[in-house]
Amino acid sequence: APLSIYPVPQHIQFKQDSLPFYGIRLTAGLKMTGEDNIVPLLTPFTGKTGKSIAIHLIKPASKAVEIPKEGYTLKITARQIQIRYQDPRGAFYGVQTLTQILNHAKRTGFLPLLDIMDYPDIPRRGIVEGFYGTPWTFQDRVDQLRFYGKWKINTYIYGPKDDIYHSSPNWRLPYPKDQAARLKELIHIARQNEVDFYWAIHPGKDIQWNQADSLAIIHKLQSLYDLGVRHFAVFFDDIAGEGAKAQKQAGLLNYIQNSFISQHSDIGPLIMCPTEYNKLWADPKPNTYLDILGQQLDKRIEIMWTGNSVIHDITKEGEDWVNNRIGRKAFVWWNFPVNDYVRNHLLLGPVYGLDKDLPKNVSGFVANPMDKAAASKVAIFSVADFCWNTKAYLPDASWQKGIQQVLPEVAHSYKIFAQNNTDPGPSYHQYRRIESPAIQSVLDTLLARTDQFTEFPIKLTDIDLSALNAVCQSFSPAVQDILMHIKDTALLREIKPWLWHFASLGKAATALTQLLSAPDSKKAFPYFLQLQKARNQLIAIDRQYNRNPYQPGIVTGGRHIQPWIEKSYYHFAELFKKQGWAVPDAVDQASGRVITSIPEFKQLSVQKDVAAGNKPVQVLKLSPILEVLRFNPGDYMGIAVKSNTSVTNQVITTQPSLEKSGLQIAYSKDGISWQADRDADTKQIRLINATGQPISFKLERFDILLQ
Ligand code: LOG
Repeated sequence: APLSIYPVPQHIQFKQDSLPFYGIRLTAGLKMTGEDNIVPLLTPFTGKTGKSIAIHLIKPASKAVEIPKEGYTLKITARQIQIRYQDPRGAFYGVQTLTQILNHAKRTGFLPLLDIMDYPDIPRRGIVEGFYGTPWTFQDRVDQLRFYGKWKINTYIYGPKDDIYHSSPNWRLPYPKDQAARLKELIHIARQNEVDFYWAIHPGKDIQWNQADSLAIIHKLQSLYDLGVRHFAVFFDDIAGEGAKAQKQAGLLNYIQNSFISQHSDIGPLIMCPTEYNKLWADPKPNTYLDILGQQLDKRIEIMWTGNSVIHDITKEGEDWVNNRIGRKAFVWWNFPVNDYVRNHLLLGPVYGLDKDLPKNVSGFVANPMDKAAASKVAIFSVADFCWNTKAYLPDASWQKGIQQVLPEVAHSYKIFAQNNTDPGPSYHQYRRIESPAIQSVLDTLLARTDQFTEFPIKLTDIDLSALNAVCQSFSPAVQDILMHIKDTALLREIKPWLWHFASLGKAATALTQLLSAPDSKKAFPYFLQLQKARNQLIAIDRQYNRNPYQPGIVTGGRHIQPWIEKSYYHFAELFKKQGWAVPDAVDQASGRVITSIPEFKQLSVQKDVAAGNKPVQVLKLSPILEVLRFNPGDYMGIAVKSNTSVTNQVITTQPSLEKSGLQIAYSKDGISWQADRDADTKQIRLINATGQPISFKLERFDILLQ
């Protein structure tokens, strides 16, 4: 493979020549300035013969040589390798680039002569561990920090929502000893990898605007300072009520700035995440929340922003809009590839939808990943690539390269898997990703025409089923290859049930393409039975794994492949029955649809689950919603059950509780007349604001149990 360097350098000039490579020689100066984090990167390349090439690391004494912050130059001539830098991070990055070149030289036996001038476009770039759900483990984080150093990411913001010492109830308390010791270790590893470790606090759920709580925050931050943290953030996202007031937040943050941050010479700029952190939620009226922050918040404090909605591509217009209001450049919190709102999906596709002009309009860029740390790495690789050199960024090439780096031993198979696991589905965020690009259009055509397929041979003149068949046939072998050869066992642990599901999906899809090409129904029917068997496996896997109360189960190929299989399955089951074939009973799945007065939620899909017990019970559920919802008087949301089964119970919980919030549960058989009690005819259940006031609450659970 030709030499390709990532993140793509700003300027690179290859000379015509290359040298036979006999290893490198570390010079005395390098050993001195190289500290503990540079020399170890280079020692694997040292040569044993006198022909090895010397490396010099030089910090220019004068400003005559202009090297931007964190930048470096790297020159390979016939006589030596020379890296010039302005700050230690620049030296570290120069050496990271060099290791990629040396790996290439080791492989090919030749060292290319070249000139590189390189620096980052976005000053702060990286990751915010800011999702709901199980936080990353210590080992995950160690692994991540090393990965960041390698790909020139300089920012990691620690803020997992479900760390009770980051948020309520324990944000006021210091970490227990063992957890503190681990954080200390992480901070050390971050430093070794030139990553700024930001520790964030999320106090807004129950903060009191008084001196005691202001001091509680300072004490907490000081306790982390004592562990080695030198970068801090304060998050006010996903809260309502008293904690959400702009003046109060600005007052507190200015106080933290003056009495803590400014008191230490070695703390980096403070970052805050506002309550109105996206355009969809922001009050557009002048002199409201964002303007107040813009005017009152100390100009040294950075303000985070997720874009035009919670989960959105990042556009220049959106950045201009918010920057005007907050009087500074927003610090982007990009909600990708986070999947805490669709936990049955993996988001493994390319990073795209980011404006190329971003470096001019933002002060930083961090992405919020999946709770699956290893499976997030390919996306993180591309985030690093994008932030370093946005103009040169190519989503697909970067994605391929990321896979090659993270899983070289199974890269081809993983691409097949990842390509078909990219889209979050129709969630309340309405964020969609391209999925199954190679077969998407043929699948959509087949889906649209399924109802016309009433006799064999099926007329498909303009559709190339052999290409589709070949793709679908590759799924199961790809899975076998990954299961057998993957080296990253952490990654395997994270995605295993999705791999199994995907193998069955391939079998179902293959059976279906063969069914569609059969000359007559006698030849087609055995394929139908295969399809049914594979589909039953899909349902079994979905019901058995990834049990969580939010979005339980397993989805793969959810955007194009699964809908096609579902529709075709029911269609052909009917067709074969009509033709007199003995169609075995399928696994029955109850279904339902959302009923709501709120436009954003009309798209929400009702999820299917089974509750464990002596006799498994079918459950229809609305996805819990992580943010605060606001119901105006008369607003409602619920489920209409479509199957013949009857409703036996419901579990609906909110925060604050139903009694405290003032919300009511109502039941109906037809969606027209509603009553306060459930009966045998109940087919619809909804939560309604029947008061005269708006109600803000969080929807924790909305499950309907069926017989
Ligand atoms: C949360 C975040 C969560 C993400 C995706 C921000 C600023 N806050 O809606 O913790 O992981 O969306 O669900 C959020 O994005 N709230």
